[in-house]
Amino acid sequence: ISVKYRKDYKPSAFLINKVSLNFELFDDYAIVTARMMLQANPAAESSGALVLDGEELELQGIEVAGQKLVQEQYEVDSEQLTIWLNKIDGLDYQQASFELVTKVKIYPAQNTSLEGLYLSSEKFCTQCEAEGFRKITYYLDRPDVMSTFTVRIEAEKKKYPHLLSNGNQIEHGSLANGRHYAIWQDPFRKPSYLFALCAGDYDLLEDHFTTRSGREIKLEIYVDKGKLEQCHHAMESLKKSMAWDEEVFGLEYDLDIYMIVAVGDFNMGAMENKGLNIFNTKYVLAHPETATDQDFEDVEAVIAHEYFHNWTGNRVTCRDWFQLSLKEGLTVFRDQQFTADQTDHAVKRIEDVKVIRSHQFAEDAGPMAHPIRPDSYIEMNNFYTVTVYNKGAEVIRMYHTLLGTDGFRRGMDLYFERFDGQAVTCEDFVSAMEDANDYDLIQFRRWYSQAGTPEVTVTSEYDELHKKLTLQIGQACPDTPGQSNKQPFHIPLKLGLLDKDGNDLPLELASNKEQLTGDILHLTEAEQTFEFVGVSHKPVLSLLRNFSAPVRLFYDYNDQELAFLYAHDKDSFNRWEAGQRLFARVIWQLCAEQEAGEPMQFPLHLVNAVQNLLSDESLDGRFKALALTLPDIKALIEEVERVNLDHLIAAHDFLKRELAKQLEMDWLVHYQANHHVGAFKQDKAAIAKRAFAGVCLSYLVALDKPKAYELAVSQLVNSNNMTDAETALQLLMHSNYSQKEQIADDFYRKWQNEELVVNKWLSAQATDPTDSTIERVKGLIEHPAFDIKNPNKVRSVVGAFAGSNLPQFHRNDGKGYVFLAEQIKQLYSVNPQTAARLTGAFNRWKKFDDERQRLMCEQLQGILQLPDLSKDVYEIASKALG
Ligand code: DPP
Ligand code: ZN
Repeated sequence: ISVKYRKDYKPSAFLINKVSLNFELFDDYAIVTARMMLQANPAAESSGALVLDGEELELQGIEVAGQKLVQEQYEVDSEQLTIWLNKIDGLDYQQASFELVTKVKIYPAQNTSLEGLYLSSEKFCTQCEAEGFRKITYYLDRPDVMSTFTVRIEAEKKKYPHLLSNGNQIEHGSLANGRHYAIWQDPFRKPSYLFALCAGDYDLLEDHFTTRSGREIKLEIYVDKGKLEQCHHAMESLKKSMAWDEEVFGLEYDLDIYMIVAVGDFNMGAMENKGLNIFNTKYVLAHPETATDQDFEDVEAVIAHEYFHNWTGNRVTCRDWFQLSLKEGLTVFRDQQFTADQTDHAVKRIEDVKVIRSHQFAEDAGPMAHPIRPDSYIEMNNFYTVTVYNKGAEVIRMYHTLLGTDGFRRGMDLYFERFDGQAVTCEDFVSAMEDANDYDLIQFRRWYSQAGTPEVTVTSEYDELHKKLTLQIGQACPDTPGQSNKQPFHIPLKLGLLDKDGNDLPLELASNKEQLTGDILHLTEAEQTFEFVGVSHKPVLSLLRNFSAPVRLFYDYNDQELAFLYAHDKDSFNRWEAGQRLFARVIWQLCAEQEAGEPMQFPLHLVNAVQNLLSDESLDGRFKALALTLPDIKALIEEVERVNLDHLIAAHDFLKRELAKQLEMDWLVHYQANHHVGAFKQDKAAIAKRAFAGVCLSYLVALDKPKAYELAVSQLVNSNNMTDAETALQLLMHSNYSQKEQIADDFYRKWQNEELVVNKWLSAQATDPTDSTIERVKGLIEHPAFDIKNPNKVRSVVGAFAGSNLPQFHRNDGKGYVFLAEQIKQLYSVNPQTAARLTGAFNRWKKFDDERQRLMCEQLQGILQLPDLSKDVYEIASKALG
C-alpha cells in the first residue's frame, strides 16, 4: 500500500499529442487498440523508460515506431507497462515524436467496480475519473497529460444501434456480420479522465440551444427504453444552465453537440466527460408521479453542475488530483448560485449549510480530516469528499464575499484568459483572483492548506454612556491528523446589529476602519477587538450572517435574543439559525435533565416562538419548513466532545412530541391550509406549500394518534405526486402505526417497476428508527428489489441505514455495526469505491460511549483483517482506527 504526496509532483516524462482508440465491442469482451503520438516532455527529466498506467488489461501486442516489441523491451505488472525505449533500435525518443500502438483485451461484462468500461442494463458505458481510464487501455493516466482523441467504436448493430463518444461524429457505416461502426473526434485536448464511450439501444430526446453568439447546439439525452417521458425536466435544466452560464459568467458552450446518457449503475452522481456526460439515472429522470420536488431540484442542480464543468474542469482542468477542489469547489459554488437564482437564495443557502454542518464538520473533526487541497492520499476515490466539494465551495464563496460579484467575475475572467486549455493548480486560481482585483490573498491561502473547522468565539460589551459596542473575537482551529498549531485564517464575518424593532443599526468602527468592509468584519488574528461607535442603544447581535465562512461560531446568546432573531432578523439565514440554536439549547437542556436523573421539562417559551413563525404570512413555505424542523442529530453530535446518544435521541423525540402536542391545532390548521388536493402544480407557490404541509404532517404524526395516521395514509393513498407520497410513506414507516407493513407492501406493489421509486421504498424502511428495523434491513438485502452490484440500491439500504438511522445503526447490542461490516465484506471486492463510502460510517466512533466505541472498533478491526482488502476500504478503516 503506497501513499501519494502532493509535494512529490513531477511533470510527466512524456506527453501524448494525439491518440486514436479503436473499440471492438462484443457481449463478453472488448478489444481496445490505442495508437498514440508521444514525445519526450521538454519540461521534464528525460528517461529511457516510458511507464504507462494499466490495470486488469490483457496485453495482446505492442509496437513502437512500427516495430513489434519483444519481451526484453518491456515489462508488465498489475499496475504498469514499462517500455525500455533505449532498447529500441534507431529510436531517438528525445528528438522526435514517435508512435506507440498497444492492443489489449478487457472484460466489461465482468467489471463490477464501475470504473473503466462496463455494462449497465446491457449497454456499454465508461467512468474514468479519477483513474478508471487505465482499466481501458495503457496510458499516461494523469490529468496534466492532455491530448486530442479520435475514437472508433464497432459493435453489433441491432443490439447497440447508438455508438457514442466525445466530440463530433465524423463517420459511421455498416460492417459485415451485422456489425457497424462510428468514428468520433474531439477537437479539444483533454486528459483521459474526461474520455467517455457509450454503446447501446436507447430512447433519445432531442432538442437544441442557440448560444448568444448565434451558434446552434444539438442537445441529446439518451435513456433506457420507456423513460422518455421522464427526461423533459433534465432537458429544460440543461437549457437553463447554458443560458445562465452565458449571462452570469459570459461562458458559452464550445462543441456543436452536447449529449447526456443516463445509466442505472453508477458510483457517483454524474460525470462531466467532454460533450458526453454520463449520469446516474437518479439525476436525469424526473416526473411528478415518480420524483419529488427535491428530486426535481437535484436533477436541475446536477445537470447544471456537469454543464458548468465544461469551463471549470474541462477547458481549465487540474494539474494533479490534489487540486481536485480547483474544479469541484468552484463548480459546486457555481451550481449553488444557479439553483439559488432558480429557486430562493435563503432556502438554498440553508440547505447547503445543513450539508456542511451535518457532514463536512464531521469529516473535518474526524480521522479523514484533510484540507480542501489534500497533501496525501492512498486512494484518490476516497477524496471526492464533502470537504473538497462543499467546503471547497464555501472557500470560493468567500472570494465572492470579499471581492463582490464584479470582483469575483474579474477574477474568473482572468483565470480563463490565463489558463484556458491548461491543467493548473489551486494556486493559479488564487493568483488570478488576486491579480484581477489587486487584493492580497496571502493569508486567505491558508484555507487551502489547513484542515479542521475554525472556531470563532465572540464576546460583547455595550457602553451605554458612549454608545459604544466592543466585540472581542478569537479564532482557533483544532488539531487534525498530521496538523497542529494552526495559523489564523482570514475569515469574513458578516454581521448586523439589530435595534429593538429588528432594524439594522449603521456599522462604524472607531479605528482600524479597514477591518470592516460594508457589513463584513475581517478576522485575521487569533484575538481581535473591534470597537463600534454610534451604536444608539444596546443591540442584538446577528453574527456570521448568511454563514459567511465555514466556521463554528460561539456566542453566548440568551433565549430572548434568539427568539427575537428568530422573529426579526433581516438575514433569513440567521433567522433560521436562531431557531436552530433555540431548539439545540432546549435539546441539550433536556439531555442534562436526563443526566441528572430528572424528568424532562418542556420549556413553554418555545411555544410562542414557534407559533409566531408558523403564522408569519410573509414567509415562504419552504423557509418555514426549514425553520420549523429540529436540528439534525448528526449536526448536534458535532457540537459536543462526546455524546450520550440515548439521551440525545430521547431529548430530540421528546421535543418533537411536545411541540406536536402543544401546537396540535396549529399544525392541523396549517396542514389543511397548505396540503393541496386536486390538479398537480409545480410552481414555486405549490412547491412551498407542499414543503410546509409536509412538516406540519410530521408533527401531527409525532402525536402517535389514529387521526394523525389517517391523515398520512390518506395523503399517501390519494396523492397524485411523489412529494406527498414519499413524505407520507416515510412518516408512516418511521412511526408506530400498526398497519405499516401493509402500507409498505402496497407501495411496493404499485411502484415495483420504477427503480428510483423502489429505492425510496427501500430507504424509507432502512431509516425506520424503531427496533424491528435491523431484521427488516436484513430481509431487504434478500429482497428481489435489492442488488449489491447496484450502488443506488446499496446506498438506499445500507448507506441509508448506517448514515441516516442513528438509533438503529448505533444499537446498544452492536447489531447495527455487525450488519454494516457484513455488507462491507460482501461489497469490497465487488465495488471497492462504494464499499469505502460505507466504511466511513464508522469514522465518528470516538464520539460515543465506551461500549459503542468498543463495538465499532471491533468491526473496523475485522474489516482490516479481510483477505485482499481493497486499498479504498483499507485507507478508510485504517485511518479510522488511527
Ligand atoms: N462527476 C463528478 C462531479 O461532477 C466528478 N467530477 O463532481
Ligand atoms: Zn463536479
